Amino acid sequence: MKIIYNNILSSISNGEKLLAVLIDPDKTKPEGLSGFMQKLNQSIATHIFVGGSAVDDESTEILVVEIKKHTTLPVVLFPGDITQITNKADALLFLSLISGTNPSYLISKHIKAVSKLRYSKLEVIPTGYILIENGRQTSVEKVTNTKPLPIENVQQIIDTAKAGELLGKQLIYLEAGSGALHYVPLEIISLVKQELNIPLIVGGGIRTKKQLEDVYNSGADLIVIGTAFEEDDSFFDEIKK
Ligand code: 1GP
Repeated sequence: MKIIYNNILSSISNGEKLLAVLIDPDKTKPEGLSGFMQKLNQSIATHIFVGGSAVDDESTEILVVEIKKHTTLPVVLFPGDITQITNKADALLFLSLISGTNPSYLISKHIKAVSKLRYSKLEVIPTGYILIENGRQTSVEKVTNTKPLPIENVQQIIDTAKAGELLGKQLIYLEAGSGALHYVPLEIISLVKQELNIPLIVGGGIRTKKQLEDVYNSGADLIVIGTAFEEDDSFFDEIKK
């Protein structure tokens, strides 16, 4: 069953925009979550993504369990590695890093993940993950040993996204990287969106309400924000329901 994915599709067809708050187990202690989650629940956030580049398995599961005590929003894994896959979440972005040519992140890790997923009830959502240059090196680049696509190569970015769709991915994620200096350029978001028949996720470096609106207006269906909330959770007050 594709409950979460189908809900994303139906929200989009109703003209709604979606917001995922990214919670990184490496930076978030379960015991300090309560106030953060209260603010999150009063905001326009629609999803919670959990994941990070360098996290061990147990801390992800413990954090997911704790998050679910505080919210009814869907919790979606956005894993940096197989060790972060836990059945306590609702869904998994099964990410294939299609902007790079590192076989580990295109297929090898996915094969290793199957033993964890075969009998799991986690909803698995195939996602084409595209790293875009942002002005500085991000941890995704370091961990995956791949280069982001340069922002001058607009056609290559569009074609990469479209190739992801044609390969059967159900989501395309344009990623500038956590804490990016610059988020994905609005023109690129708009051109990619025009090519796609599947939902478009955009994340990395989005820090203000104005930027959030600009990225939505350019065509993002779902925006992911982590750092801005980590640094100052009063940002939730600006985006109350
Ligand atoms: C990172 O796209 C997400 O994978 C969110 O990025 O932390 O910069 O908001 P930020």
